[in-house]
Amino acid sequence: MLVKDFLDILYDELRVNFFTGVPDSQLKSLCDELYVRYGIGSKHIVAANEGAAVGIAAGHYIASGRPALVYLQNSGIGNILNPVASLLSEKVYAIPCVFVVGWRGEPGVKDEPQHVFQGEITIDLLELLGIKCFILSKETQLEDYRRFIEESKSVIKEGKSIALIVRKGTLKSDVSVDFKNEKKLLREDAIKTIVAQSGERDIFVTTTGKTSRELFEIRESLNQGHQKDFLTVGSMGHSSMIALGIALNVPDRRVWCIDGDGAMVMHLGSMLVLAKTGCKNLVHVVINNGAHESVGGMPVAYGRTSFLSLAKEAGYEMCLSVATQTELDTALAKVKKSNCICFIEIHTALGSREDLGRPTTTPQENKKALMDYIRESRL
Ligand SMILES: Cc1ncc(C[n+]2csc(CCOP(=O)(O)OP(=O)(O)O)c2C)c(N)n1
Repeated sequence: MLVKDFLDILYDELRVNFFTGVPDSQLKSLCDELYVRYGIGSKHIVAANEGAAVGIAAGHYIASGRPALVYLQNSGIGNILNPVASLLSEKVYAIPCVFVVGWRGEPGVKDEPQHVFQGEITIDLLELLGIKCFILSKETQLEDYRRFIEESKSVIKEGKSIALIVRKGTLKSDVSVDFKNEKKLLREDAIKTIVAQSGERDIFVTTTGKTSRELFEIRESLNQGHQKDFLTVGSMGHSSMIALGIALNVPDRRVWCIDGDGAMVMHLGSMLVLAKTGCKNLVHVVINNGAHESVGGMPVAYGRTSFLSLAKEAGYEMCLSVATQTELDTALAKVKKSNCICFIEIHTALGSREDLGRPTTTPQENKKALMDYIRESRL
């Protein structure tokens, strides 16, 4: 189905003309088309997280009387639970919204481990929230989709929400955006450098998306095993808190959290908490490419935020910002000599290797290897 037809029908039937959400690779054609049509601004906002998108959609409805479209990967359903149940619900404010959900981990379709359970419970969760669902696939006829949307008019009028559950490869568009920035350093090279400079006993916690995939492959290429790494394959935005939980238990070793700007912005409050702990053995690294690169490259917070002054204000004791290999080397040398909570922002380009693979071991194998490693090295 063409994104154009998909959007035209939503506009014709439900007057949907405002869009917000968090990007998803399965919805890339929709995200790209929204970006080309509206940029980021009064008609389209890339939200900090999916729950925040629901907040924007609620405000939009209150001021315009029109439901907004909220796009998300099904991983983000957890983030919408609270505002759907306690804000949108017809038992509270009865504010309707049109959700467009990328269906990762659909039963019967091979996908990564972090998507399997979420994929199984996607429809049940949405229905439990009182949201009427319609599955869109390559086989869906435009007329069937139009009929569902027409029938949804009364649902929307009652203040209830609907969800369009999008199967892989369903939405197509003639436009495709190749997001770029002006930086040179590649994320994978930055991670490689940190691994090379890190101490023998250091532990790594990496964020969701390509950062974890790249660390996995770097370890493979160095024949180092994966026992020092925790890959936050799901649960986007929580790697710094996982790192904190680990670091507090292993005060005699350094823990590196390699975060993404999108992930950090998703739960930015954690940064404030982390800094205030003053956890001396923790280094919070943020790969700042201004984008949600792993899922297509849509901007994070308009794509031009620097986190350095925020980190200083938050209270990290050593705060550094780098954009080149030489600056990174110097920053790492300083951090290694320090005995305080550190923050390093690394400005990087967008892009990754074409042949970047995925972890070949399971999350539970990785967890066990790390737990065994920590336990054994304590004996
Ligand atoms: C709660 C949630 N929402 C959305 C996603 C889909 N997702 C996976 S990686 C990613 C982008 C991460 O961006 P960033 O942290 O900036 O890292 P980058 O990919 O740019 O390296 C998104 C949106 C997800 N996994 N979980």
